[in-house]
Amino acid sequence: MAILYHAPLTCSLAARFAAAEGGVPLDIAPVNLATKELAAGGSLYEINPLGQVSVLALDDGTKLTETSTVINWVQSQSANEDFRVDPSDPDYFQMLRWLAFCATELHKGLFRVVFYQEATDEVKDRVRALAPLRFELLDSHLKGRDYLLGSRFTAADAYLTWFFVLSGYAQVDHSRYPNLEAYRQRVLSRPAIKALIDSDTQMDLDLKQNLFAAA
Ligand SMILES: N[C@@H](CCC(=O)N[C@@H](CS)C(=O)NCC(=O)O)C(=O)O
Repeated sequence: MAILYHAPLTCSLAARFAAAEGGVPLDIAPVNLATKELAAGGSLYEINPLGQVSVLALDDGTKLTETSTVINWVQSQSANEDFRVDPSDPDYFQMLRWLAFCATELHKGLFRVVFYQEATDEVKDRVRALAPLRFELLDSHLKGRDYLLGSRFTAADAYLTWFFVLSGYAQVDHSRYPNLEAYRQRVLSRPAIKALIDSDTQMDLDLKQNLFAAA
């Protein structure tokens, strides 16, 4: 079984959302991202020279990094045809588009600044000011759609759902975008998502990662 190196509440949680929604079994190797320690012993740097999650170790020993790719691999293994989007499906490129949007415009574009100490408060606020345009785009896309690709929850939604796990800590306000807000409530109330957020919240406290107070 593939092993996901996972630090609670971080982007590897998006891969876990995809695995849970798609019914794809993964072994979880817990990581403390604050100390880079693996629960099984050793350092995350031995697994990924950048010291980052997500990392997926496949059965043949190869490793995948880049959360959007890890999520795509996970969804490709799903037997649930409502969840899985094959490359032959016209929606496949829409799924890739939204995975890339989450990775670049939201994850790296916003969180990479507001949760890291390299940026001053002024820089963080200037980056937060970029959020409304992204939220408007999502809000207008979600008009008349339950999920990013329409009526079905897919891997793209797994990544966007994770954004809402941390958006409060990041101090970005999306409450005045009605379609986005309805979407946020819809995805966060899915039982598998809720259960994973609850267990990660506890694991985060247990590990004392304290990563998101920095925003
Ligand atoms: N390019 C990577 C970036 C992943 C990333 O930024 N992961 C964060 C957690 S959400 C991390 O490991 N941060 C620790 C660090 O950058 O030192 C990807 O797309 O997966």
